[in-house]
Amino acid sequence: MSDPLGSHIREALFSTPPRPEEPKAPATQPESGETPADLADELRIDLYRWMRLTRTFDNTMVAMWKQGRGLGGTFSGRGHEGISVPIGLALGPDDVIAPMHRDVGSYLVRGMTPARVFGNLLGKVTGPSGGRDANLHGMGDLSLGIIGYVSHIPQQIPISLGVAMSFHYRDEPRVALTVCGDGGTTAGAYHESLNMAALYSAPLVLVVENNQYAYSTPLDQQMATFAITERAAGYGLTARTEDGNDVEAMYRSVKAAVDQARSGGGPTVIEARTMRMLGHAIHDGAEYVPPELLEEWETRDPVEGQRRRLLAGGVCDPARLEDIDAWARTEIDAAVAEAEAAPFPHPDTVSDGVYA
Ligand SMILES: Cc1ncc(C[n+]2csc(CCOP(=O)(O)OP(=O)(O)O)c2C)c(N)n1
Ligand SMILES: [Mg+2]
Repeated sequence: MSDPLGSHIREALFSTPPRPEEPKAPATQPESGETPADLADELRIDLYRWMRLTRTFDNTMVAMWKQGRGLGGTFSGRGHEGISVPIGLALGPDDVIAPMHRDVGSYLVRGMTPARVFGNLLGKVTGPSGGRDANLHGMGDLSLGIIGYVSHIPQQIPISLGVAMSFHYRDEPRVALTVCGDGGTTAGAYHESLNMAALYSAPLVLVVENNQYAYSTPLDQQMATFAITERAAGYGLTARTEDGNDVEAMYRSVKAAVDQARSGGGPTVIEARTMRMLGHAIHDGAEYVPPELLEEWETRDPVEGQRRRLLAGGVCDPARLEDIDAWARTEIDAAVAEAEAAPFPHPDTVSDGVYA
């Protein structure tokens, strides 16, 4: 069978340049030198509890899509719970967060109920977008301090920077936190925002969710070196690399960054290394991801890792964790039932909320 692309074109398009060596350790350490107090046992259990709820949500969302139960844009955040949960928990009640499409954990931690998130996915009137956007986008709720995911990558960084600058100008001790992917770090607005945030000491925390792929494009086809942290530090702000699958390390790091920003110490970029465990969205089988890579990261699952850590450290007994797992199942089942029973928006309201 002939090759329609021609081997020379195929080679030019799909050949992989040699992979640069990964930086061995975080290149830049926090300048504040602050080491937050060690985490209280109840907080460590809470980190597990929210991650389990988020994982149960994710498993159910994926299963429902496969059953053809009318779900919209389905982006799995499996393996990202070690990031999405602590970035929500490390903020104060008056802070603002702008999460991404794999950060359902952040929405839940900030008080958006799983029933409302399912409502959004099902296009129901009970979703935060009122049935306008059957997706994990469009889930803003400013009463909870949540800016809905802005689809145009990475425009939620300049938007969050604007929020941070408004806190700065009003002299309010509040922080804006946002997230972008590895793919987002190669866009111009990322670099312009970092420069401005550093220049004005904006109370901003930016977490780069480096899950090694942007759609089907691996890191080594996105950037000539993987020096995300060093590039950010080059703008004159605090930057460090963390294991995004270690929820306690992430919590400590984000909390230190939030405290630093709140006290006028300026912005931080945290590169959280993780792996996208499924395709970009559910329709994508991710056949282009080497299976060995996924197998390796499966052994580093953040939810199971925290469970093992709590048990090994005697922080709680297995019965407590089983109770948490059962609670998560019950919560998510009830949320699905509530969302499925909710109405679609009335057709007469189709132009509500349309301004231009
Ligand atoms: C400006 C812009 N170009 C293209 C897209 C389409 N798009 C949506 S997600 C995505 C990949 C994002 O990759 P990354 O930033 O690494 O985030 P991830 O999906 O891996 O979490 C692209 C290209 C978009 N939303 N916005
Ligand atoms: Mg990515």
